[in-house]
Amino acid sequence: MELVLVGSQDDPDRTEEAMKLYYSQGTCSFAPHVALREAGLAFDLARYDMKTAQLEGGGSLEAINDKGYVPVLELDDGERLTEVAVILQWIADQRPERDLAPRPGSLARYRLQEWLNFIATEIHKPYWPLFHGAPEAERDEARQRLARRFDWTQGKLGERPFLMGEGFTVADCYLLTVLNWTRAAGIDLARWPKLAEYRTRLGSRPSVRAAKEAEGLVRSAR
Ligand SMILES: N[C@@H](CCC(=O)N[C@@H](CS)C(=O)NCC(=O)O)C(=O)O
Repeated sequence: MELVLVGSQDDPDRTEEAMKLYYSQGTCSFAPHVALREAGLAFDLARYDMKTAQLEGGGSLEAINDKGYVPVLELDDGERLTEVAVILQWIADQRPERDLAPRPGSLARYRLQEWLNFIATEIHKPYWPLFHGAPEAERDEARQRLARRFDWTQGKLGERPFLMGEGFTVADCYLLTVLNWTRAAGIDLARWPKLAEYRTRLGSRPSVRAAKEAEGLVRSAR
């Protein structure tokens, strides 16, 4: 188990009991992983290997989440939160001063939720046939569907640096995560230059680099 302390030791809000993120390398759990770092929260990581169905520390993933998937965020009191869009908002709300999400109840918050829901249902899930050995016709259809979603997303992003405008939010954690899957899915992101630039730019954020390193997605500089 790896303890990750991203908050300052002098931070009066920092809890001694770290929460725990159950994750699988490079999957959708990467979004809350980045968000935890952006929020400066202290957390442990527990890895689930999807190939071998092994959970770090033993036991089964179903015992942690009876839906059988990651991410799961175990809170200090043992409560467990699931679903990327929900975990992301919970993390953002722990550190409102970091502006990772607009205030609950504001119209802007619903705009953020529109993005989170769109990414979850219209981008994240349509990758499924591309990663689960579907017949080629189904894979083609999935790529075309994703291409239409990327067209729309690129149009909305326009000249804005981030999905919600000038500030980085947890919606960006999620979009970056699903854009990171294009190569493995046989989609050339160069067709959407703004999305390609966005992915490269966000990829250089310290939180993203640290999350990649922690998940073993890049070789350590050490
Ligand atoms: N609706 C869930 C979907 C989560 C999900 O699809 N997780 C995948 C990784 S991206 C997973 O853990 N799959 C487990 C498996 O296929 O064995 C959410 O939004 O959190």
